[in-house]
Amino acid sequence: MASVATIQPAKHPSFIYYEKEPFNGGPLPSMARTEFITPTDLFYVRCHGNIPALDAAKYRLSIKGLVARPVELTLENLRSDFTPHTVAATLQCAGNRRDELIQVKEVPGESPWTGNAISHGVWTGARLADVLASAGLDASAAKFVEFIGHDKTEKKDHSPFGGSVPLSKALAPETLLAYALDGQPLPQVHGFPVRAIVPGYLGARSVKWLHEINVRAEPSDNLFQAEEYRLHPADATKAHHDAASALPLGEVPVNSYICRIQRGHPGGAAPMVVEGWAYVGGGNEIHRVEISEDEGEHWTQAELLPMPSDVQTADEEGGRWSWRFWRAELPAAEMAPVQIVVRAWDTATNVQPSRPEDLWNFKGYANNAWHRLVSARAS
Ligand SMILES: Nc1nc2c(c(=O)[nH]1)N[C@H]1C(S)=C(S)[C@@H](COP(=O)(O)O)O[C@H]1N2
Ligand SMILES: [Mo]
Repeated sequence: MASVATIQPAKHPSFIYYEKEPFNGGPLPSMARTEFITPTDLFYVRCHGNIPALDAAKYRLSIKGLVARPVELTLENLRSDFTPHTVAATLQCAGNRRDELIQVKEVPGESPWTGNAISHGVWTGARLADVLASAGLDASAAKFVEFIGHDKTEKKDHSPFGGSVPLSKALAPETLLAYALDGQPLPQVHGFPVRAIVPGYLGARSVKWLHEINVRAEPSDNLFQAEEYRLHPADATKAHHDAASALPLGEVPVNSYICRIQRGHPGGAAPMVVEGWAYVGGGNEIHRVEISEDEGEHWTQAELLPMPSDVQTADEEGGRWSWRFWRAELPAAEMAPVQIVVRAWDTATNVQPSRPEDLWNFKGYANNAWHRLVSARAS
C-alpha cells in the first residue's frame, strides 16, 4: 500500500484522519465552510483501498460492453478528441454526518464522519456521453454504465472499487470523465489522472483512478454497488441483512449543517452569527434554510448566499450541482450556551427529517436529520 508520506499535495495541518490506510479524512467542520470552492488541501478524502500511482503517459481507459467499437483511450485522447466541459459540483460521501447516527446506536466498523465528508470542486473533463457516442453506444440494450477503478480495496479479494449509474445519468451533460480539479490536474488522492464525476449522486459513484467503463444491461456487480452503499431498514444488522433488497443509494437527499456559531457580547450590539452549508442532489435546488433556537417551535429564515461570480462564470451548469452557503444573524442574548437547529427545504418541497433516531441504519448512511449545534458561552 502506498505510504501516506508520498501523497501529494499534502493535506492541511488541521485535517482529521479517521484512517491512514486506507486514507480517509476531512477538515474540521468549521473549515468546510470557509471558501465556496474547497481548497484542495481541505477537500475530504474517502478511499476503500490503496492510492494508485498511475503514470499519465501509460494511462489507458477502456470503454467496453454494449458498444459497437470498444476502445482504449489515452489521457491525451480524452483531453484533445473531446470538447472539454467544466462543471461546478459538490461531492458528498454517503457517510457524511454518520457521527450523529453513531450517537443513536453503534455503527460497527465505519468512520465517525461529522459534517466534513462534503467538499466542492470545479471539474473539467470530457462528457461521458461524448465518449460513449464515439465508441458506438448500443442505445437499445444499454441500461447502466459501470465504472471500475485501478485501486485494490481492503476487501478479501482486493477487487477494485466500482459502481454504476443508470444510462440516463451517464448521458446527462453534467456527468464527466474529469482530468482537472479547479484548473489543475487531479491530485493523486482524488483520482489522478481521470475520475468519473457524477454530480448530484453520492460520492461513491464518482469513481477515482478510472480503469474501465462497461456499458451494461444490468447494474454493476461490484461489491460497492451490489452490497455496500445501500440503505437498509432499521431492523437490519451487520450479521443479518439482505443487500439485494436494500435500496441502492443514488441522488443525494436535502441536507444542511451548522459549521460555526459566533457569539456577540450579551446586551451588546454585535449579533450572534450562524453559518453553514446546504446541499441537495438530483437536480433539485435549495429553496430555503431555516434555523431555530427552540428545537423547531419557531423558525427564522437564513440568508442564502449567492454562488461567487467566478464560479458562476466557469460553471456550464448554472450552479445546479453546487452546495449553498448560508448565514443567519440572531440578537445577542444571554451568556448561556444556546442550541441552534437548522433545516433546509428544496425546490421539490422536500424538507429534512427532524431526528437521527428515525434514520439510523447499520451502515450509517444518508443522515440528513436537522443539524443541532450548541454554541460556546457568550463572553
Ligand atoms: N477507485 C475509487 N473511487 C472512489 C473511491 C474509492 O475508494 N476508490 N471512493 C468513493 C467514495 S465512497 C467517495 S465518497 C468519493 C470520495 O472522493 P474524494 O476522495 O475525491 O473526496 O470517491 C469515490 N470514488
Ligand atoms: Mo463515500
